[in-house]
Amino acid sequence: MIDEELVQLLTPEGERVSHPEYASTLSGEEILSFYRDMVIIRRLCNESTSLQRQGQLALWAPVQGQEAAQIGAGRALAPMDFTFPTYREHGIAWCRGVPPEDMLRLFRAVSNGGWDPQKYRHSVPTIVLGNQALHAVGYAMGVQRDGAEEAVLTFFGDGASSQGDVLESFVWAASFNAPIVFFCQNNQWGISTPMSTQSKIPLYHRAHGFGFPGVRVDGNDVLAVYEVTKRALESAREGGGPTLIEAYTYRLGAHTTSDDPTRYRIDAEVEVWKHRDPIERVKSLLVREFKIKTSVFDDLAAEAEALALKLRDDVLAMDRPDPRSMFEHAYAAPHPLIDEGLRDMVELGVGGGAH
Ligand SMILES: Cc1ncc(C[n+]2csc(CCOP(=O)(O)OP(=O)(O)O)c2C)c(N)n1
Ligand SMILES: [Mg+2]
Repeated sequence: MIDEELVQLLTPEGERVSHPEYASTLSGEEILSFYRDMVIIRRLCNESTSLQRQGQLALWAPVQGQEAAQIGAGRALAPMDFTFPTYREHGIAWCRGVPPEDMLRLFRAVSNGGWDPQKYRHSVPTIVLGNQALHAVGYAMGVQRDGAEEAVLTFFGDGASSQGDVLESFVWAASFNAPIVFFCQNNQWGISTPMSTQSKIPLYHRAHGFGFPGVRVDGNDVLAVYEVTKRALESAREGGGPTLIEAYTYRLGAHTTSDDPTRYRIDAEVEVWKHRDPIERVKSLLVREFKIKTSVFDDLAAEAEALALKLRDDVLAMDRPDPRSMFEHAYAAPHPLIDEGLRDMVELGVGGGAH
């Protein structure tokens, strides 16, 4: 155990542990389907990193190590719930049904978002740290006023938890008892800033100061993340107000493809976390308790491989948009400064269809 208050239902070795407040409700079939999601997301993420290295994406933000945090949270959602992600929530996008190629449109710089948020009940990525927490609370307050029975789930990292936007969103959510769950993936680093600098207290303790509950869950334990998130979402839907979930996890890869983590963290730390791999621990459980055969895992790996190859084909086949189109959706109505920007670009000869 990393922390005596950490909610954990599965040890890094894949053995079940009991918890006084939470128990796993998942069947073997469901656990296998969670495993499948995690394997696919890791494979798609590796393919995306390769695509960036080959010059096909401008940037990529890897999710390795955080698959259980995201699949556990994503699978706990009800269809009508609404989610507000950062730039790293590829696992959530997958659970919401966003096609993998659409997840890469922003990173290939052919779209400002990549998908229709209403269609998937999943907002587009927000790169301005913490901004989505305010959008999410505003949305949740709207849901509350509509009398709708849906919850809002928003994501941010340990680094963004220090942003004014996130802390202000805590105040609004608490004051108005908004139906929202704040999901903080504490992956121990905000680029090169370690947790020890980020906060002097565990992040989930911060919720107490704002007047709502906080819970720390083992973010590498998909069973625990699922149960904790499901309960927090139910509470939000039933008028229980906000909850802060701190998913204690680790970013195994680089912050983004522009980052070199060997400059600021030691290999020994990464090695410790590799032993807590979120995918391996579920596999151990599936083998030991549910007697899942090797051929089943091989088939899932083959399925992930095929999806990765399809993703590559889809990305390479993407049309390049007319550069002028980036001026179209800045505001709903025409704006003189936007018009001026467009004129300048056309005069420079960029917008004449020469792309
Ligand atoms: C308002 C703002 N300030 C700074 C940045 C630059 N920036 C991008 S990611 C990042 C670190 C975020 O760390 P964390 O919140 O822990 O999320 P993680 O990337 O670890 O998932 C920073 C400082 C930004 N995008 N937005
Ligand atoms: Mg972080």
